[in-house]
Amino acid sequence: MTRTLLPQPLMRAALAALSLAATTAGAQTTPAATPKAPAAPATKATPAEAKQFAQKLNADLKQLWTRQATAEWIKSTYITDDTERNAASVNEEVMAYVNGAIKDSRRFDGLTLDADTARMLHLLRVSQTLPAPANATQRAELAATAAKLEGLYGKGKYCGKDGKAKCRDLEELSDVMAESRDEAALLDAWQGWHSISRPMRPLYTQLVNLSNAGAKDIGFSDLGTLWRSSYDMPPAEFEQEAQRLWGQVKPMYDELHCYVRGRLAKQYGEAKVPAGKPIPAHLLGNMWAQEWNNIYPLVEPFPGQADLDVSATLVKQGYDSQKMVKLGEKFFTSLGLKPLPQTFWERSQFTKPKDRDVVCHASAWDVTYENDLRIKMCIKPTEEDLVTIHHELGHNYYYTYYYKLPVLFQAGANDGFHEAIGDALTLSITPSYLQQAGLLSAVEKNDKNVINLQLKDALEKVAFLPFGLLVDQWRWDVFSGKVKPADYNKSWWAMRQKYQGVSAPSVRTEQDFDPGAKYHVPSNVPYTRYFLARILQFQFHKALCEAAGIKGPLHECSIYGNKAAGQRLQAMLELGSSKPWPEALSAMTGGKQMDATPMLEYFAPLRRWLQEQNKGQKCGW
Ligand code: X8Z
Ligand code: ZN
Repeated sequence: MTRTLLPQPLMRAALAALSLAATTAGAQTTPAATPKAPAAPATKATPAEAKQFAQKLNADLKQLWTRQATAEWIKSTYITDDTERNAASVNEEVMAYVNGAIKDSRRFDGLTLDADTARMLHLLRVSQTLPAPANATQRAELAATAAKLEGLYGKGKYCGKDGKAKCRDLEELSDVMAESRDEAALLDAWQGWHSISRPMRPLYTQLVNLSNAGAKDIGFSDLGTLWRSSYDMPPAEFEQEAQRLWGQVKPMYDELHCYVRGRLAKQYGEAKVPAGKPIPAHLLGNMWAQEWNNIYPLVEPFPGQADLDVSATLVKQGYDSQKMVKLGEKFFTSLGLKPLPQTFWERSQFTKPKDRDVVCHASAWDVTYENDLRIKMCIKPTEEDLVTIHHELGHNYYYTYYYKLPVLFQAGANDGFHEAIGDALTLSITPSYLQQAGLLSAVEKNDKNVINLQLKDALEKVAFLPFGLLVDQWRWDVFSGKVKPADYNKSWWAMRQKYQGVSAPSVRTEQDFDPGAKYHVPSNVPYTRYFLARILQFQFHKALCEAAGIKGPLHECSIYGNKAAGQRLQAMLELGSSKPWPEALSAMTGGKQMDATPMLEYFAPLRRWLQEQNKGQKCGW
């Protein structure tokens, strides 16, 4: 991952995605000059030369990606036309450099290379999430378009239907989605945020055309194929792999959907939430209906049991952002991992500045690829943000354990791994851990509490699965041309209905561009990684619990304070992307396949209960 604002992986993805250009020497080059991809010699290429080429590549990329990450950090923490243009200009250089390097690297095709060199050249070819065409004008246009799209998202505000109300940003509108139970207010907040993405449509169309041309230029049929090529298997196979995993978890999602719909019908009426039909997307407590934990009070299985509301305690105990991040760090250090560097505390953005627009979407960075760790968030004292802090620190801990590798290996085993680290640890945030941290009073261990807790978890973890998958199912179709610009919105809602079983809360037209209301679309961050991570994190959790020697049901295990688990985790983190992901997975779990069985095992008690509840219901949509 490039370290940019995006969660590291994202970062790198973002940065890299927006990649580089070229001039001369490697690391010693003057900062202003872009390195030039190593030149082709007149004689026949040799493996020794390929190795040298890869060395110079790593040096060049470290320099370029650092400049890129620096410009991206500045832009994301201070959105102006100037910072946008500045970042776009560095991105343009990076893109040109990487394109040139990929083409130059072709001369080593067919040679038998040492494993590291071969892997580095492969990683170079799949490193960009936003490749540019060779034409300099088009490249500049792509970089500017990408920057504008992200800027539109970051600056997005809704000022009421007549434009005269107090303007609200995503954070304020998200609070309405999370807390309000007034259908009209929910609809207004939902429609309001979805109006900010309308102007993105022509820009996004342009981004698709230009980046597809860029992907073709480096040998991929379209951008989606390039994205799918970074999983150590042929892209077509990866497509099937994602569907196989979805097949494993879909029955569990359907059970949750059925139960939640029944409870929402009680809250909002059968007319609004009819049986056998998709759930309107504004009633699930989240702007994208991607995680449903905010409606837990509406669907709580056994009211009157132990209070699971951590947010209230955070507020009561006066937790500020710093204290919340410290609590997150403590989880990692309890495993024997090192503390975050002092610079992390000095350079991170924890809260939203009052005086300027910033990209609030949480991300983790290593700006210089040298342990220059940071997070960028707009933290509020909520349980949701506490979980996100652990997620982001997971990225930072990956960075900190692989930053000594050559930059091309400074990434997750695959991008899903990067997203899964912090999440895997949050599975150890059990009631007994929270009690120990003083954030929850004693939770009696009884069947009702187990179901309450599991349902709360499922609203976050299980509910997310189809959304995690569909964002890129839609983009893959857009990039391949299967979905044309004239059908962008229609096809988006077809995907949302097919996978999530949710429907648009009001009439949508092709004037709207609803995919653009989700951060990762305008900022061009691939999304399948989050789907993989939801599944991988349970595999990691199971493996870490086993390493810790903890017996008993998976949903009760907490590895907090266990050094053996920490060592197992560290061994995988240190590999970065130096080995194909099945090897990294094997270092952690002993197996080489992504597999949802541990997730199903974790939720086994809840599933039995849901099946009981859903008896006689008309499930599905
Ligand atoms: O974007 C993120 C992280 C940064 S990598 C905050 N996530 C996805 C999202 O918010 O949509 C984490 C969960 C899914
Ligand atoms: Zn992340």
